[in-house]
Amino acid sequence: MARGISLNRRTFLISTSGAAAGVAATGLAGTGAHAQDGALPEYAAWKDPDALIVHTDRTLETRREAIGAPPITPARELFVRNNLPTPPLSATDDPDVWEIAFEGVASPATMTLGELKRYGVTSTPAVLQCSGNGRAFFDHEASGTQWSVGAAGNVVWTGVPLARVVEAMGGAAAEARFLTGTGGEDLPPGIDPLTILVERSVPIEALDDALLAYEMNGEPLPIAHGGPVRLVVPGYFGVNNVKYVRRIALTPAESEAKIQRTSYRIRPVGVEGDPSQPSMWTMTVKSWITAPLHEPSSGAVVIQGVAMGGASALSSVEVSTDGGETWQAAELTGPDMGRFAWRPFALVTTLEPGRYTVASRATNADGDEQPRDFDPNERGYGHNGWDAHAVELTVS
Ligand SMILES: Nc1nc2c(c(=O)[nH]1)N[C@H]1C(S)=C(S)[C@@H](COP(=O)(O)O)O[C@H]1N2
Ligand SMILES: [Mo]
Repeated sequence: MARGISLNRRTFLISTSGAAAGVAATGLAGTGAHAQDGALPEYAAWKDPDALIVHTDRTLETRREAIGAPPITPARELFVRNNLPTPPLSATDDPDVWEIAFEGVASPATMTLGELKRYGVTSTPAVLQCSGNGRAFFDHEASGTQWSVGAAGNVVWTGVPLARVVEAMGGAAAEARFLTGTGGEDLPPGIDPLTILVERSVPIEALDDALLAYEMNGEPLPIAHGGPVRLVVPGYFGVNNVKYVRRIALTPAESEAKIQRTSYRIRPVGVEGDPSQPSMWTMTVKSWITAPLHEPSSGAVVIQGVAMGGASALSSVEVSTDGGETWQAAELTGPDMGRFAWRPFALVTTLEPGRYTVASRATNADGDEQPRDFDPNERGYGHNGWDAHAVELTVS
């Protein structure tokens, strides 16, 4: 990667803190409806406008400076990514009447959320991260929302363990290989439903950790995040966590919906999506700096960030202040909330006046280390390269 380009890119990203400037400067114009003056859309009016960048009325990003201080991301600060308009806000008025159809089990059935709650309850802290988080750090101008680091959050999901429901329905059908979830949006007429339907399939092994979540961070799940109930697949990229889920199927094949067949596929720049390419399923090891982002004074400086292991537990984080020439072990400061959660980290160091390139590099329990660079791919998915995520600091 051309280092000069990535340096300019990060300096630029940190300085454009205004939402309007961010939208204009990243070339997003024309890719979707734009919220007026960066105002929050109605379904998210309760969110904290100061913590969010409003890219469009369907894509809200948490500001880098808002991430990391609390180990759990408050709902008011969590990013939003909608492919379609949400169901009516009234859908969460009485969550227990929401129905989900179960197929691909020995005894298929449709049940309300109220009935499903009888199968038990579990809480799983897990990172929710969009596949396109970090897209802005690629140099090939991948189309789509120019997320930097804030299309991610650490959330405590509470809901029904899906494996128990499947067990109660007699288990998975013999030929089942995938867990498929279908979103509950009303689809506009006149368009082939498969081109817009949010329906995702993940390998059936994911059933072990999956839940039908109806609370986040101890509060009822709002429409903005998939209420009344959403499929949560811990360790898997955001798109697999189907909101307002209305159908769960254990299927022999992956969904025929475009969002599964050809979208969310990793392929070289310029190549079309194809079902043979890797799907955005399990997440990878990743970390980034969240503070300081602006000129600190010389002396003792507390460098902070967040780190996640991806599909396996986080094991360690290192920090560099010289662009990766030398590294020091950081402390994991927040509580260990399990292998699917992220953890804040910190390094206290002394900085003299001067210019610094501050980077972080995480390693997970499988021994996967965050790479320096991440190969460009057509849609700009999955960036976890530490170099592009570094921040430039001038210490005065
Ligand atoms: N039904 C439905 N589920 C969905 C989506 C959607 O548009 N509709 N977007 C997906 C994508 S791409 C992401 S990144 C996450 C975003 O979750 P959030 O909006 O709660 O942050 O939801 C996923 N689940
Ligand atoms: Mo996403």
